[in-house]
Amino acid sequence: MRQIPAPLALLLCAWLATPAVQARQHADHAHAHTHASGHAHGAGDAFPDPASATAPEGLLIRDCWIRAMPAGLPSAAYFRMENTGDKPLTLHAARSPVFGHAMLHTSQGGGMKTLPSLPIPVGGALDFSPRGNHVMLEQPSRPPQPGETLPLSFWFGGSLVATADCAVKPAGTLQ
Ligand SMILES: [Cu+2]
Repeated sequence: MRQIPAPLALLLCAWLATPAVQARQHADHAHAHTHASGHAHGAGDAFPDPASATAPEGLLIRDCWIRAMPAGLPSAAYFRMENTGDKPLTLHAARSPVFGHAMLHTSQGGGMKTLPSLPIPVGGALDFSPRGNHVMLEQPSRPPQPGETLPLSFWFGGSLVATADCAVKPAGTLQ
């Protein structure tokens, strides 16, 4: 398995995230850890097959996009998620068919930290945007091309999975 060398990963972290804007961190995320720690990222085996999963009722995913990075480099996905249903939801993990590794990250102090899970209360929303929360996408099987659309699936525990179509945008997109 190909790994991004730590100095390069840190460089990308610094580029994707500026220290000036710090993401709000929920108290539940106190055990978030640094990018470099060698733990099992994401939900692994628990993530159900999106094809046989159930979509969480009332969950909306808006404006999902993925940054197109050159061959082999990690990328990131951004979006807004709204819980318009009548049950609280918790986002546990993301998965992409194009990237071998997808992690929920937040930018913090010029680096990045992994978020184990994110609650979305009834009527609440999550914003994943440059310099804040993002889905880190590593181990691309091919470079994403600006203009194409790629699916990104989100796991909410049990068999609850929502899949969004994400527009691939040029590397310099700031939004
Ligand atoms: Cu990241």
